[in-house]
Amino acid sequence: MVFQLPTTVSSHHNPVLQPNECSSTLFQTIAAPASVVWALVSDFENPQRYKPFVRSCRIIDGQANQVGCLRRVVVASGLPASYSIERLEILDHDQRIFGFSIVSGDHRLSNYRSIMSLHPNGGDETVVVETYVIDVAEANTKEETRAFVDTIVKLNLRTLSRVAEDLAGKAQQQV
Ligand code: A8S
Repeated sequence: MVFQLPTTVSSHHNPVLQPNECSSTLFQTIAAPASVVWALVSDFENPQRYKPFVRSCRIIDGQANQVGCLRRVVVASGLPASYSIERLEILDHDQRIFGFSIVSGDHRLSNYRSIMSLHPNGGDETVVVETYVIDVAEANTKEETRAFVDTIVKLNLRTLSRVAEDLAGKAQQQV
């Protein structure tokens, strides 16, 4: 796929890395309008709408869906963690850019931050670009750290695609 990122958002997806950090950028094409995808992505209070590992979530500080608020995410059993505290960093409704960071929890992800941008791609299609940066876990290589996080993020993006396409399909039927 040839996909040119607008210059206004490309810096978000080209982070400058410290020696102990690693990063990855993932793409997902979704057969749904950007407005539908954005409604899911921008709902910081309800990540369970499209993140399959999230069991529940509540806002624990600040006003819901305002930059700076904190959420407490409870994840499904069987994972190497049970909860995560996360901060809303960027919510740009005009450019459809969303960013959050992980500030604590009983997991091993340290200094994780992610930025997603949405791009209408002609017709009713949307391209989602997600870039994360994370400290390389102690006793792990960059490749191992990236392999673990990529697996989670790819699954989130695939589920986002399925849920958004479902919603867009239902909206069509009502017209
Ligand atoms: C996201 C991204 C990630 C979430 C990770 C990487 C996590 O929710 C899971 C397992 C962990 O070990 C860490 O966009 C943590 O949510 C599924 C609990 C943070």
